[in-house]
Amino acid sequence: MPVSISREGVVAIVTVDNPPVNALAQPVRQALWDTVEALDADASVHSVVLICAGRTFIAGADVSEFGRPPMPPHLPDLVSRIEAATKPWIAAIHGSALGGGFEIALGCRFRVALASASIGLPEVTLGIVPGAGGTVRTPRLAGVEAAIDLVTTGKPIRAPRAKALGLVDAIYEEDLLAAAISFAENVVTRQWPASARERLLTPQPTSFWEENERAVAKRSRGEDAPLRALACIRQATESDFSSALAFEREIFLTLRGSAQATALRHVFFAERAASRPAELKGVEPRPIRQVGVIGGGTMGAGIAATLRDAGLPVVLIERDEAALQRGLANLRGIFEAAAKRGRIAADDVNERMAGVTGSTDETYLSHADMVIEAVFEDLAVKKSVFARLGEVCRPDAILATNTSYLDPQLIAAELVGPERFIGLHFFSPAQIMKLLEIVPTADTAPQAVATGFALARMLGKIPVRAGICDGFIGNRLLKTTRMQAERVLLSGGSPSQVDAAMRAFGMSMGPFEAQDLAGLDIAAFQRKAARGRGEAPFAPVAERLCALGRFGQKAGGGWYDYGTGSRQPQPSNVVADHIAAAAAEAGLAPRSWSNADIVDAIVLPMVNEGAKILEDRVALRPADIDLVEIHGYGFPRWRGGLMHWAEARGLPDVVGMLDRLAELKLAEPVCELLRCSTVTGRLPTSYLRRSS
Ligand code: 3H9
Repeated sequence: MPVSISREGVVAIVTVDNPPVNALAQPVRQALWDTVEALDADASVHSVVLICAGRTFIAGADVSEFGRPPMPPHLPDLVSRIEAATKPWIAAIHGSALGGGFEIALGCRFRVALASASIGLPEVTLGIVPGAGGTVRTPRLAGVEAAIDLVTTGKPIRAPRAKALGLVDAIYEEDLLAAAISFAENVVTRQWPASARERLLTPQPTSFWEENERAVAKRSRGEDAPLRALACIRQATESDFSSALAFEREIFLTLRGSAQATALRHVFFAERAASRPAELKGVEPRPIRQVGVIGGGTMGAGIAATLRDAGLPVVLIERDEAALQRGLANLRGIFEAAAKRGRIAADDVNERMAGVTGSTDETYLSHADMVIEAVFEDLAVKKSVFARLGEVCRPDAILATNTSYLDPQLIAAELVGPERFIGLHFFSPAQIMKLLEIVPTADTAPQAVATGFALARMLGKIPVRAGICDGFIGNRLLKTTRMQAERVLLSGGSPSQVDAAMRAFGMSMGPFEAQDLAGLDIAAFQRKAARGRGEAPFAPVAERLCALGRFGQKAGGGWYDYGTGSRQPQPSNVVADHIAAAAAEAGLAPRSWSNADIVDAIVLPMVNEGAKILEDRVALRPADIDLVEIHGYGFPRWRGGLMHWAEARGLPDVVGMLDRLAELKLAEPVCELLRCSTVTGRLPTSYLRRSS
């Protein structure tokens, strides 16, 4: 039974037990409804404690039900039924009370919580608004501004903050059940603050709402739900309780089936499926208690920082004392910047650094459970690093490379014990970016793969398994993005037009401003290596800019000009001249570009490349490509990622447009797998190729 009742004198204890997170599936709602009815009818019960079994309070509505028609009892009715109970209900919160779970708690007459608990209304992150009174009861208890913050950002808050806002009545450090029973026993002697339903809200001036609308629209960049949530809170201040509930419900039901909500649910489940891959079920990861990092440059220091953020002791190895001191300074700089931004406390900087042992002597790695190499992208250098690691590390230590372009199979070619070797490709800045590509070779043991996934979970990263090819999943797609962006330039577009169009599509940055930020030199180096392999990378304008030393912001100019010390991009006449010269060489006809045309010319070929990645068995499933784009490159989450976006748009339309672009010599021919997928409208799940 998902809901059970026990007794402690006059207090009834209602326990919800619906693993893993006590989501409010229909049987839980029905059982709770029946419980309220039964307890109302039982004269011997004076008060009720609502508590949950397992690791958390109710984490919300059951998201997997959202694709189906709503089934009674509906959640808003259940919340109102609890609110109308003839005895006081006390929600006892541990873990997280989220979405519908928090709305149930708001229907209770009191809320008590463990200090470690958090509460929140994360519905906007699923493309919806709270649908069971969250936007109506929260402002009445916590005030309009706090409600706007909670509901439009979807970010949860800790219990102490919730208490300060009036959303929680009491906080306990431990033994929640005993404390809640005691609260319930003494409830008649307590002062009862007015309930949410009894309180009134003062309407705010129009200017208040206009200002908030502007702020929310700016933050949500194309996402519908946050603005609709704001409209619900406004309605709650301007109409009576029941009308506000009806307004909220209508918006909830409209958004529930929207394309954005469908996309965000897809990402929600894809993220969870990615971190616990079915193919590794039953494979026990190795324990990770201490990690070594080789190289203290931007990547190495970022990796060391993310390991420290997760509480892992780190040994940082550099080739000489000067490089080591630079590496340690890089690492301290990362923590200081985090403290400046309020991400960590000022005192934490020294605590983080105290957990780092710096050395130039690799024998310091003899106790490490895992070593991650982040040295210069040169095969010979990396091979020599792993030869040395083979000598000094424990035979069972996992040895990982952070290479982004080299073939891990070749790096490990001479390693003794290649079954413990794996690619762990972090994205820059590693302490911030959530994506982690996990790249096994043909020899990597399943346990090493499982350990890579376990490490990702410890670090709060989104792991995606990738097969071996040039650039794995992410950088291979990035190559297509950049190639297509240049094709647009060669046929009449400008960098600022392209960047603006891609931002309007929802990308966090346009391709040219992103290159200026990261530096054009890394890609130039990779193109050189590709030419060495007999390939012909396409970047005619970028090559010209690199020849001029225009490597981006750090060089004072790249795709844009920058004033001294400024990060504000200005269109550049020099770049325009070089685009014109490269266009004349390419012989592409100039066209006039709308935002939609630019997006089609860049994103549709990325879809085609994504399909080739599936065809080549480099990605396991289309959803993994979605996660790579969202967490590695700022693809709009509310579009569901690259491949979901293509499926939602319709694969026949995607292929038709790609054929037209190919005719105009603006894209590569459509791959077989994508063309075949138009029949079902769905891209297939593939199998990984494990070596090149
Ligand atoms: C809502 O409530 C709408 C209402 O306003 C109105 C309705 C009318 N449903 O994250 P984890 C599964 S909208 C179904 O790895 P953690 C998840 O898929 C909802 N399933 O655990 C996974 O399954 P599996 C608002 C759910 O300990 C397993 O639970 N609520 C749900 O790292 C473990 O999940 C939210 O958005 C769900 N609601 O974190 C809360 N939630 O093992 C979403 C989880 O098969 N949930 N699952 O892969 C969370 O934020 C985290 O799960 C939580 C635990 C913090 C609770």
